Amino acid sequence: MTTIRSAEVLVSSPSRNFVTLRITSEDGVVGLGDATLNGRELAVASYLRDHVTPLLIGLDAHRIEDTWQFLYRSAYWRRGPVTMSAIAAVDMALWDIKARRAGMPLYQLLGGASRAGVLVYAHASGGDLAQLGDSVRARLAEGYKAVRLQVAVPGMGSVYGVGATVAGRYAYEPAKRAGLTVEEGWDSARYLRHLPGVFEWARAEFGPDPMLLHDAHHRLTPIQAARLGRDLEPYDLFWLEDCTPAENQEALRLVRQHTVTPLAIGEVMNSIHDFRTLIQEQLIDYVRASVTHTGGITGLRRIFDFAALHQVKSGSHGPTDISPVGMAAALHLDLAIHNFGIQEYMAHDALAAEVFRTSYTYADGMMHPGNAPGLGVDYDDEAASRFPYEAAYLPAARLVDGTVHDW
Ligand code: CS2
Ligand code: MG
Repeated sequence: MTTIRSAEVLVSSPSRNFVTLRITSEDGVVGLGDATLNGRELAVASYLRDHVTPLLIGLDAHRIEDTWQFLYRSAYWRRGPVTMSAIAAVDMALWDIKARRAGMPLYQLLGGASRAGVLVYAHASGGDLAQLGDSVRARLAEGYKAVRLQVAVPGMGSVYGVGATVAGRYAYEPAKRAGLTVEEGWDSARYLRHLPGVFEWARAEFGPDPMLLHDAHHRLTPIQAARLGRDLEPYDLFWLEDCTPAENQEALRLVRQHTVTPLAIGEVMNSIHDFRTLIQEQLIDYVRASVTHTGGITGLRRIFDFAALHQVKSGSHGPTDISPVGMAAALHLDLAIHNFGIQEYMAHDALAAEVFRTSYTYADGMMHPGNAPGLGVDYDDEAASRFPYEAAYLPAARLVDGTVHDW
């Protein structure tokens, strides 16, 4: 038995906000966990600090499954993004400690490597096709084999997912961070008319080889999603992401009847129950959940194993609002599981790298978690102290008549 001596909640904002849990065992081994919930960061920090960390002191750091079940069941209230992000952070930190004590990279404790490296996709975006073309070319020049394409829609103003600059790396979204929620306009009809031509252009420009992805950000009704999937079929997408707000899992039956474009769903979901119908009925092709919002390695592995029974693959969420700790955890899991599909990689910027020292690597379209013991991430308190929390929110969408729209 190795008891937990301390559990600290660390909030820092190197470019964007991150909530990190640091657990230290009685013999001084440190484990890190990511608890970042974009736009609701302080709710998870409080959940951890006020309700979870007091329970951890004195527990056996090795009992990861038991601690997961205890935090999930003993709270009485189950699931939800705040709870599951908090459990995720504890789970990641305990896996980190266990692997560090074993002197092994975490993926070795998860069964070892199932592949040489992890296929990742990058983001490209533009205000028009010329800008989008430059952005895609930059990603391909960096060696990416898979690229997500987002583009402005004529007549619609700013669109979420389209970076403010295309020359430099598309670092994070929303491009314009704000201390209060900014509202943007949305028009599904214009979007549905515009998008197929964008992918027709992309295939003509870049040929059949690059894997192309697109994210609809939960904005469509089931019949609109069905039409979009069907209209995109000639352009052979790797996936169409979040076509509908999928808490209505049954809606995907309708989408599936009309299109063979592969579907990826799940970045706002947080429990295996959110995926039950989607996976059991094979209504999606990729589970898009993140290790940070689904109860950590333990929670996400359970979802991936369930998905494997139904030939559904992984497609872990990896935006810059998942911290480098969460990214490292995802990469260890990606390398170990059999039903790996693809991993999103938005890449954090230089400020984040000052706070989080990582050992994962990128080369030629693939990533590897590295072979440092544990998750392979260290946290620099001195650097973090230079980046205090700043309120920052995602934009909201309204239709032309002012109605709040889906997201
Ligand atoms: C996006 C995310 O990466 C994606 O697929 O949908 O950037 C998402 O908008 C953010 O993670 C929200 O916090
Ligand atoms: Mg997405």
